[in-house]
Amino acid sequence: MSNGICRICGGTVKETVNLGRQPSGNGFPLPHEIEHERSFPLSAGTCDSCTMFQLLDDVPSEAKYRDEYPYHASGSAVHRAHFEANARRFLETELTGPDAFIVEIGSNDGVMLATIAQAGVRHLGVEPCREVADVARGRGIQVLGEFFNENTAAAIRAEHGPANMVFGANCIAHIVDLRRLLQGIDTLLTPDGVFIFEEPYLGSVIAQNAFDMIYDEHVHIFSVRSIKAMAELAGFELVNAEPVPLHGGTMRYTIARPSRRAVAPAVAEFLAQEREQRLAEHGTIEKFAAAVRKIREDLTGLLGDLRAQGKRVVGYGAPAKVTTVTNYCGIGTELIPFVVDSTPSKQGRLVAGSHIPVLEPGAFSADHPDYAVLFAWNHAEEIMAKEQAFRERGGRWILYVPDVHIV
Ligand code: JHZ
Ligand code: ZN
Repeated sequence: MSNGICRICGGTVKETVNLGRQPSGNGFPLPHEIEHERSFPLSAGTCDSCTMFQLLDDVPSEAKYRDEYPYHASGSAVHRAHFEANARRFLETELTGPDAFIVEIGSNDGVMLATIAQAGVRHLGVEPCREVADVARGRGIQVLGEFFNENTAAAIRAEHGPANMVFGANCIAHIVDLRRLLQGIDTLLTPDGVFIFEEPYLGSVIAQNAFDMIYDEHVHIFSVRSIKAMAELAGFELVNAEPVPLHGGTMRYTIARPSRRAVAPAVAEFLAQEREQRLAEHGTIEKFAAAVRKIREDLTGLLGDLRAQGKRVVGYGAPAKVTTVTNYCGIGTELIPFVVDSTPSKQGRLVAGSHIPVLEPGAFSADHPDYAVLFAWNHAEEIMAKEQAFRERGGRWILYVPDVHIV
């Protein structure tokens, strides 16, 4: 166990969870690419000072957010409905002025901005991954193919003027240098503007033992307390925190310039809840790490038993999470011959490190296995509804959070 230096405040980060060496979560190499696969130590801990939970090491952004980045945010009906509702709310609250302007960091395939573009409101997505950016452009969305930082923020302001709001979903926690990010936000926002972002919530990760939310992209996992500290260090104020039921537990934060917006009571409520949960304490993460070791033992034990009984087991979903679980648990094709995923850009590829092939969902429905490990557990409802026939024919789902169980 080693310590690191906090990326937010320079404090000491104590390593409290170590998941071994791992490849990039969204690597999904083609079969001929595996010889070039790289791995890095995946361990994390909490800053003694600002309490930000973060990785000790990081992989350069350019290696992760490449042209063919495989995650398409529109891949779930639940997600599409959520981001459309977000956009409608922004149109009614922050974007009501005659020349309103919104910037979205990491706009992916345009799942949120599509609704803004349809409403004819000025917008700009900032998305370095070309394939998903092109999907968004095909939907009539304006996209700048760059990483967001203080330089791009200045260029955007020079060309388009200040933004009434900046939004980000499932990408702000990916940014290694959040201080530079907030400088960019400061450059870009109008005096009354807001920065709204929603990211996986540390409280939910810990409560559910969701260790598979830890991978190279998630350089940070936010809590209300760490975001409040980060905002204040950068001269902003945290004015709201709203839970969102995606990715097994997400929190939406609203940050504004000091004293420009009323602070919602939810901020103090979540801070109290986090204190109660002892979320900032190293001991809490150490307990989580122990639960995670037990999950590894139980899951490999169960899969080994099922193999000994001659049962067929496959995986369902190839989220980035599958990389963490299979590599941490040492699960390869001998236990799970393939996983299925509805995202065309992942099909025909392999899970990084464990090299389990990703096939299209037809491979599952055409010949139902006895058991399926639900790697996309956060989409359980949507997937189980779609795959009812599997259950009706006697198939069973294996889940591994918060513990290993069969349903
Ligand atoms: P899903 C994402 O992580 C992306 P991931 C990102 N890395 C991030 O930061 C976090 O969110 C927070 C498939 N699927 O949403 C589609 C089906 O096959 O859990 C996806 O590949 N059939 C930026 O990758 C995967 O499952 C279905 O019916 O962990 C789910 O990935 C549905 C609904 C999904 O995100
Ligand atoms: Zn810190």
